[in-house]
Amino acid sequence: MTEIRPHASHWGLFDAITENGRLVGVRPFAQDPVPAALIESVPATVNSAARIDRPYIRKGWLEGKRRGHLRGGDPFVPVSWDRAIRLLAEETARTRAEHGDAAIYGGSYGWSSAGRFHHAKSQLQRYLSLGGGYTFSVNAYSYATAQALMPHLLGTNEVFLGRMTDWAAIAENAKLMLCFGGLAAKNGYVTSGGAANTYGPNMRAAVAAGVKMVNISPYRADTEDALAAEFVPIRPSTDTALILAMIHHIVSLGREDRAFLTTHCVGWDRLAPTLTDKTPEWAEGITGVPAVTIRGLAERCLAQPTMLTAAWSLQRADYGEQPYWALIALAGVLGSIGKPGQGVAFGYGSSGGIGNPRREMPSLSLSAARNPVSSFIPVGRITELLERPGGTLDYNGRVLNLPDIRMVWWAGGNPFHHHQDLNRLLRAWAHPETIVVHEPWWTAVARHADIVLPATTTLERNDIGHSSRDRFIRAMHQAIRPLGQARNDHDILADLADAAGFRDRFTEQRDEGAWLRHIYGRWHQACARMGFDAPDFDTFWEEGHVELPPVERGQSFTQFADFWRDPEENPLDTPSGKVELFSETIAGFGHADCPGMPTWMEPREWLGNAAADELHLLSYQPPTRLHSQLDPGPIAARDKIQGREPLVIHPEDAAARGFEAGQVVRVFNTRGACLAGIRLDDRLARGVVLLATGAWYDPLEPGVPGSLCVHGNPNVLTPDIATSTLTQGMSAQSCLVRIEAWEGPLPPIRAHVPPTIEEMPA
Ligand SMILES: Nc1nc2c(c(=O)[nH]1)N[C@H]1C(S)=C(S)[C@@H](COP(=O)(O)OP(=O)(O)OC[C@H]3O[C@@H](n4cnc5c(=O)[nH]c(N)nc54)[C@H](O)[C@@H]3O)O[C@H]1N2
Ligand SMILES: Nc1nc2c(c(=O)[nH]1)N[C@H]1C(S)=C(S)[C@@H](COP(=O)(O)OP(=O)(O)OC[C@H]3O[C@@H](n4cnc5c(=O)[nH]c(N)nc54)[C@H](O)[C@@H]3O)O[C@H]1N2
Ligand SMILES: [Mo]
Repeated sequence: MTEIRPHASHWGLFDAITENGRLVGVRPFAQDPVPAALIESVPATVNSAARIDRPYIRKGWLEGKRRGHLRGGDPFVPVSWDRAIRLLAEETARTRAEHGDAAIYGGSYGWSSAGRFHHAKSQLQRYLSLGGGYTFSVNAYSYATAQALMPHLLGTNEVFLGRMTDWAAIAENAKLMLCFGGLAAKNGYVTSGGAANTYGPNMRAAVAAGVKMVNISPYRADTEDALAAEFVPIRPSTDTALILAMIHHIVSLGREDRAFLTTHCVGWDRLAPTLTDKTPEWAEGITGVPAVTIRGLAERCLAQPTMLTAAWSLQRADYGEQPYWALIALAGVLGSIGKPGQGVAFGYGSSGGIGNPRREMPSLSLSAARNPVSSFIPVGRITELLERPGGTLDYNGRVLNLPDIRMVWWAGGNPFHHHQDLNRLLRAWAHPETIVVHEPWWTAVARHADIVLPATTTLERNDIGHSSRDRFIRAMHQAIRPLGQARNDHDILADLADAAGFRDRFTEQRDEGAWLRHIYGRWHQACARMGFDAPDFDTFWEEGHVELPPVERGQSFTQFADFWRDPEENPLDTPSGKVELFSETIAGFGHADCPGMPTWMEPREWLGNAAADELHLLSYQPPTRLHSQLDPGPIAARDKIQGREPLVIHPEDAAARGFEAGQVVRVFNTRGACLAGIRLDDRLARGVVLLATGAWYDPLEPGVPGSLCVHGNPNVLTPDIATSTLTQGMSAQSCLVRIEAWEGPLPPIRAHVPPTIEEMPA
């Protein structure tokens, strides 16, 4: 019997098609203007051989090989759910009693799945909080640098992730849009929480309305052809130099907006003197962009209403603070911050729904519990946390103490996907006594855990999908029974809470159905307070979605508009109330790697200090997946070359090294090595290669640091260094590599089948 049920994922809203209880297909949500492409990979991924069929425990852990033991190489032993829960409950209680609650690291960073109730990380953190607390993490891999920096400069983070100047305002008012890092179409396939896709149409509408796009990026394909963007190729990590030189040129023409710099900004008197030698010729030598082009860009910004933007990728690089700060300074010099459809905002090309016209509506989520433990790390410092117990870490003007972590617990994220320098992480990962992972699949983090608990996928449970950037709230109906012995994260944690004596506080005596009604009910009430009469739960569930009223034409939104009109009446939430081109606060911290104003600093790894045979590796977001999710599906599989992730390279760079399309190469540097397949693309700048994130880490010798990843995971190559002491952001994009032909036989890909499993007497 065929059945069709509404569902949602980060990669789009869809209907699940089942036959006799088995997931056989999907089709896009009928009201999605851009049908989600990645959903094609869902059925094969859900039914994949990489699913974890039951609970497992690492054999070495059972034998006492715990602290100091390199993980990843041992076989796993199947255990019953009862035994797994009992052992884990005992181990948790022991850790808390002997080492304190801060000895548990529960940062559990990761995207989990779209449903807002079964959101794995939220469930885990609620359980850990109620159980006594845990060491947590702040900020996101996506934009950690900006999260710590922007409050100092503009007094808000809304300028890259919240309600920023929308596409309608840009289309109505701007004539030019400079896009550093482009507006990559592939990134719009994805919206956290699930959304109908309105990304491409918005930017195309802006172009149709007369906005000229300029793609300033190493990769021409960072804007889709439909945008007919002008392409200015630039060396990676050099945008700051280009922007400072644009400011230099504007000043040399005497065209800086002095009034705005006085009334709306502080620090121009400090910044201006440092720019006298930042000429377009100087920047040409750094960026590879001709001085005449730099002058031209500056003059065009002066001549017409201009929107400035940069992708999030620019701040995931060494000194990633600087290009963002420099772009704000350029907007200040142009006097455009808060002018209708102008100024600066970040990430229009970085995720679905960014810049969507939207009205403020309440969001829908699980209620959190208060964490009694106060110790935390900025999310990207996980390796250091494990390497330096008892040490300290500077972060945003504070000194953090790094606790001695005995237990690490992850649900809904994959550090062996997302973290940089995986070989260093692998060594640090030996430090804890116990590592617990909930996962539907045998991902790399599950393979490097001690206690592995099989979680359901969204198709195996009921939930509600929602993104604040979308007009749809989506019912996620359970389509199939849990595969194998998989259980919902909530149910696993409820049993663990039971063993520790707080089940009722964790569940609030609700089952799944009662929770969904409760969460929806709170949202429904909040909507009513804002004048929107949402349908009741039963109607919503039956219908499959709620559609929020559209934003009417003429209701465009420009961020900082009030501030632009009257900065005295509507100050920013910065110490000065103005845009901080110079920040006394940041200068006062005295960090050499993040001075008090935008500054060009040479990255540790870039083409400016590369040897002749080195290339700059950009590990960008995969067009074929969401991070490591959907890697077992057909879209990712079709894109691979002899089973390896493609390494995109300019045909002349390939020819100079004697490489041909389709050939497998070894990509390496001092940190590690992986295999990848050569893909030629003349839209890429010379000297740059692209290797998407997300091919499942597949070491030739599991558990051995430095082992070759045979599949093409770039994080064996990327550096684990902070963008700066101020923000402690990630520098994944600052990475030099070498490439050589792979002459040997091709090792098999083992990442998508279970690891070695041994039966052991109970
Ligand atoms: N080199 C390099 N590295 C990067 C980046 C880069 O640009 N370059 N980008 C970074 C960025 S921006 C990000 S956001 C991160 C992403 O890093 P992550 O968010 O950690 O990546 P995902 O693959 O989405 O991991 C989510 C995991 O949750 C699991 N999961 C899904 N649903 C459930 C569930 O219901 N229950 C449980 N228990 N598990 C579930 C999935 O199977 C998957 O393993 O990567 C970062 N890493
Ligand atoms: N399909 C798909 N979409 C996704 C994701 C996914 O995994 N798959 N992940 C989502 C997540 S979590 C995030 S955080 C966002 C990330 O969104 P972004 O950070 O915007 O994405 P990236 O693909 O890393 O980078 C976009 C482009 O920036 C360019 N670039 C890199 N370095 C530089 C530089 O130094 N200067 C300039 N000018 N350009 C540079 C590269 O050419 C690259 O193609 O994407 C989201 N969207
Ligand atoms: Mo991200």
